[in-house]
Amino acid sequence: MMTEIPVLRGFIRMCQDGWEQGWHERNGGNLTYRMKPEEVEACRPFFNEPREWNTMGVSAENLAGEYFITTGSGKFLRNVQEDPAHNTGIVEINAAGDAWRIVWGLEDGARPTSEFPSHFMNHSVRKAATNGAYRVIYHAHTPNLIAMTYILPLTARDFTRALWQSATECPVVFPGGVGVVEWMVPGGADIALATSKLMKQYDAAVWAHHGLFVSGPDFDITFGLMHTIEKAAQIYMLAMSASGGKIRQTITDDNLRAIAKEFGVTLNEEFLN
Ligand code: 2HA
Ligand code: ZN
Repeated sequence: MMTEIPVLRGFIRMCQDGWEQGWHERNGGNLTYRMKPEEVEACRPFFNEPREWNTMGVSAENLAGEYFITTGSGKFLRNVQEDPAHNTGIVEINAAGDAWRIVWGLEDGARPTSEFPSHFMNHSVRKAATNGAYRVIYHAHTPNLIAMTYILPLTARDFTRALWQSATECPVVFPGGVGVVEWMVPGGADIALATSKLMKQYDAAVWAHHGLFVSGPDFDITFGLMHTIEKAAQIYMLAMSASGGKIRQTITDDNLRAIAKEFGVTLNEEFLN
């Protein structure tokens, strides 16, 4: 069965994990994965007759001919484990890198996630920036991080510093920091473009009053990045709430430098004092 193939199981598990964390109310959030050639071959016996091509309005030459597993537009991540073929699917990208067609799943007229243009452009940027290593793009509605976008200036520096200071492992997990996108209409080309500009540099982009967008090489690392950032945000919000915004102490810049030295990571200097 298709859903017994390890890459599909990994994809389904990540949707379920995100649901269990409380990040995917209703149809909130979405996940895409750029398949390895051997994974495509393992799945190919289960492919249906390909359907028609759909142009995207965005294009990427370096994604021509790739296959993506994607959640469905309007689908609830809560339902993925129960019924993968209706709530997720596999799409093939055409030779021009500007259209997709469904080869498995997304049954009964479903389409790839409404954020597919954003995911697609960011796959292109992350694939190029990492020499092909990055394969996962994940968007979730992480409540504590969203709350932070109501109280901090919407800059990469403010968010990165607040998150690094909120949990000791953070500078090790995202030494490059996080980017921030101002509030924008979801699903369109504008938010896709703004996010992909940031993702040339960052593995994670905060969407103001909306959620978080992250990228990584595999399901574990990408889910772990989302989880680490949201947990740091939770600690930040707890400390801020409990102290009425007057925290007594935090992790200092010298502490951050010491962590970086010990763990052999290079912190983005722009974000240190
Ligand atoms: O999939 O989260 O940003 C629904 C959304 C849009
Ligand atoms: Zn969203």
